[in-house]
Amino acid sequence: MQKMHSATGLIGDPEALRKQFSRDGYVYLEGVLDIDVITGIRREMDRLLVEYGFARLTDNGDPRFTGKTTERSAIRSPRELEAEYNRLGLATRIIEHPVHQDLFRAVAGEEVDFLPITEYRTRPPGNEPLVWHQDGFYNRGLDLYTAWIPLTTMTEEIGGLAVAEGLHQGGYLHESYPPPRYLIDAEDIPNDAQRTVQFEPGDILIFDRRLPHTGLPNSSADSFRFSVDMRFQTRSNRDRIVLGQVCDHSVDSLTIQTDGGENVTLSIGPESTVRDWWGNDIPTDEIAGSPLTEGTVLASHLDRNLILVRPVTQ
Ligand SMILES: O=C(O)CCC(=O)C(=O)O
Repeated sequence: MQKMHSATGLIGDPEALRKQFSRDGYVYLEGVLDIDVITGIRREMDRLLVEYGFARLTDNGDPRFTGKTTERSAIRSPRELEAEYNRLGLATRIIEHPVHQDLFRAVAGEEVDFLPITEYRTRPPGNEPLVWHQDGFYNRGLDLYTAWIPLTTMTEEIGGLAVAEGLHQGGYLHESYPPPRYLIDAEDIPNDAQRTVQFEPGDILIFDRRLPHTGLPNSSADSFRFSVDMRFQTRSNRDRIVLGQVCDHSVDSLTIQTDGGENVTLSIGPESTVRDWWGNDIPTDEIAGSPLTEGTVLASHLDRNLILVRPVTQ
């Protein structure tokens, strides 16, 4: 696979940075994040993996996979670990660092707001197939940027992330069936568009919501592939989203109470997507008792017509 273009040299030139983002669908920036923040996050994750029995430490303190897994381990973090990471505000440490804030602003061209769609990944060894996907396909109505951050050196053995350079310009490539993933046909991702690189802690990859990408298999004997990915959007799109708890619903409307105490009612129409964590549709007469009534939800809308509603972690 060919190497990603580095945009590190464009850091002082936001216009050039955005031009590269528009051309390739991503910017890859090397060694630009505060390394103390990144190593601090890793320290917490290592500690918790050991505490919950997923890892043991070698004599030099490297976490090794114990073989313990949960349903979510291969893709996301086990639920109990995710709750701990959120309680410690690990993603917030990255988001709020002033140097990082400048970076996000430079790429987006304006102020940004982070959405509570964060995944901490500790991918254990396993030969999962490539799953090319476009984040925007599952999150319609959100003007998403994905920030993918390695928390370990991503050797070829550990895997990493691959993108299909320039393919953000070709619309959504997902099949119309079967849910929940609506997988992209691998033949739609030409070999000569595929790019990766050996990521290091301190690097960041920011990509367009339409850019096809996939995690790469971890073929190591017992090492984890540590990363965190977060999502933000431009502040000018703030009014297009509602974040809060579902406080009322019917088959054709949904009312969300925001943290500020405002009740916002959105109409559900034939084009609206009402989905669970994994992308499965929730029939509108089954909202009661679904994950949408268990915690915080994020909805996108146009003039109060619902585009998408999904559960989020907060
Ligand atoms: O890190 C991975 O394995 C996949 C990440 C991903 O798909 C994403 O950030 O959207």
